[in-house]
Amino acid sequence: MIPPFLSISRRTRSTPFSRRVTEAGVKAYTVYNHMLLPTVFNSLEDDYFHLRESAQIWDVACERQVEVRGPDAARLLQLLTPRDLSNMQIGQCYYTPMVDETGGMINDPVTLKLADDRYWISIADSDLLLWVKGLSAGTRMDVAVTEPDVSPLAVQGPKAEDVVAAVFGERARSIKFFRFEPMLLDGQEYIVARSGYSKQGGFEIYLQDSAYGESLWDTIVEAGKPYGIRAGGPNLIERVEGGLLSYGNDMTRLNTPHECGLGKFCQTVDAIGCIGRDALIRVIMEGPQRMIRGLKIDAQGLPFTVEPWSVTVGDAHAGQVTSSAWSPRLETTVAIAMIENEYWEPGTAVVVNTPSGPREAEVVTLPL
Ligand code: THG
Repeated sequence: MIPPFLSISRRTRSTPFSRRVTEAGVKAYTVYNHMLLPTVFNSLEDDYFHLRESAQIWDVACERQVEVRGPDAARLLQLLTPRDLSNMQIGQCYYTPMVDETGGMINDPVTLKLADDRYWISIADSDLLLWVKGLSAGTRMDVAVTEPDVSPLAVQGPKAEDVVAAVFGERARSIKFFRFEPMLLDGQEYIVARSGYSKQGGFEIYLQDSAYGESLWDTIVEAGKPYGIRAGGPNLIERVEGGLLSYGNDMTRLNTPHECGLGKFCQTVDAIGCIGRDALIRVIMEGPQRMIRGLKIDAQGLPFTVEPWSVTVGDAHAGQVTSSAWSPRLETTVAIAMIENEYWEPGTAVVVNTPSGPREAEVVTLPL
């Protein structure tokens, strides 16, 4: 069966790097925040092994920015997240679960503090700009909420530091995890952060003028040649093994941050002003009913389906699989699943009802 194609139109916005991505031989895209996100270049498995041993350049411009600027910026940010932002420093990135009035996840962005009155929210796949604009207008905050011309480009993998140091200078090596620094290249300022959607280490470079996208790409590729750099993208196998969650796949508005294992990024009691705070305090008192876990599924070559696969123990519902991939390194199918509390202990034997039939699986902790 020939899989269906994705019809791309202008609504599916391209990026300042799209031409280079095409030239690099992209084989598959997904749509993320209404934009093109390259997912495969050689093959999922080949890209996976390359990412683990070399360096890749990723067009992640679809991680769109919501800029909040003005005297009430910090107050508006704290309205958005149960993470306590009161000690956040300029130059820090925070992974910030964002919730609605019921405590349901509406996004899990990375927030950057550029100045006391200026933040970027680097969003996952939901229309957060509209929520932030609505809240700021409804609460009459003294801020401007905009989408700036900013596009993240990631360099990921064990050789990423060498590549970024070759482009921006040795000073880049001293940037700590989830910190950023403004750096100059050919007279242009870039925000260079040690972060990214892989567990292999690396940087995210925030381009601040689309006109310079292709020259930035070319400079990185040229500097990366001695390190074997290639184009890549967020890799399904690597992110499932690493336990990196994907909004819209592994969690939706029906999940609390605690169910998503993001409780460690919430200080709900201290996050005074946070929308959904009362609901989340109730969740903390009662404890979550279900939680994100890893699974090792005894199966190979499972086809993708639109519906999540149910997880059962005997006749009982035990959860659902939300992301999965064959791991050529671990030689098992690895998965991210939402597992009910009676079954979430690591080591628990469960059954995953795959499109190829029921398969035995084991609950494990993430990352694998
Ligand atoms: N980088 C940037 N923006 C993004 C993403 C990114 N926006 C969309 C999406 N990714 C948001 N989701 C995540 C999920 C996980 C992480 C970052 C963004 C992540 N997590 C670290 C981990 O799990 O190891 C923990 C971070 C921490 O300890 O603070 O990196 O990737 N710009």
